[in-house]
Amino acid sequence: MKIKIAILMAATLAFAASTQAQGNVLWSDDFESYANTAALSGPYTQIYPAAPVMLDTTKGDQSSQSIHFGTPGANNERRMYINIPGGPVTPTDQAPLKLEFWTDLDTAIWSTRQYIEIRSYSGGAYNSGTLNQLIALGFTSSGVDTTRVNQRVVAGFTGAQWGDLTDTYATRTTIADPNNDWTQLAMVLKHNTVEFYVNGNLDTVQTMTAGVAFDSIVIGSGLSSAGADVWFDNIKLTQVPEPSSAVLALLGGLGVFAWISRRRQA
Ligand SMILES: [Ca+2]
Ligand SMILES: [Ca+2]
Repeated sequence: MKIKIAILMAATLAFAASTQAQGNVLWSDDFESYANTAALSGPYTQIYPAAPVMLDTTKGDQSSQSIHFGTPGANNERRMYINIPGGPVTPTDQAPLKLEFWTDLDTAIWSTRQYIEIRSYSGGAYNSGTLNQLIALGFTSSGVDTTRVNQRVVAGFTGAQWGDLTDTYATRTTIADPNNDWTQLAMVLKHNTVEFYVNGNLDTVQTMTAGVAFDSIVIGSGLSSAGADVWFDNIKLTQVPEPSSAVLALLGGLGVFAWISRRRQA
């Protein structure tokens, strides 16, 4: 009996820990399920259907497939979006919103312009009403250090809209290194700050306007991006549950087991 209860308690602890670590997944895509580029138009809307974001069936992050862009020589090519399933989400300090993805480059060059954005519109969906906020992470070519990974905050930023991550955890050169397969980038949105991570390491923190509800994810810049092909894989949007709710769930679980224990001993 005591062994069973101990096992149940251990399982509860493990579940609570994993729930807190993984969070509530709002959208994730490993791009393994698509037969071809046309199939991406199921969940995603290609903004420029004549020049869509492309499925790559020859490489992936610890997998077989990913998405890539070629090297667009003109604007208005290779960009797609998805509205967050379930509707807009407002991140807080207790329940941050995390957008993570893996990226690779075939070469490190200044003219690369591809990134992933999370957006907020007054109408609660992509391109609906006024753009309230836009956070981007990836690579751009002007007003930044073009040897680095770059980030953008459109409203409530400190300094400039576009900025650079440090060279501590990744540069375009390390990402393009063929011996380094893929690099993980992530943004964690809170009440009025956004944290940028590289391979799980906190690299840069930026301020943003407080209390904004985010509604859509945009993949690719839609701008000319000559020189380097860019790949993205394993895109995941998670709302990390607040620690207090995980603790409450844990305490609740322990309470139930204590009740079962007392009941069985009676
Ligand atoms: Ca994949
Ligand atoms: Ca690489």
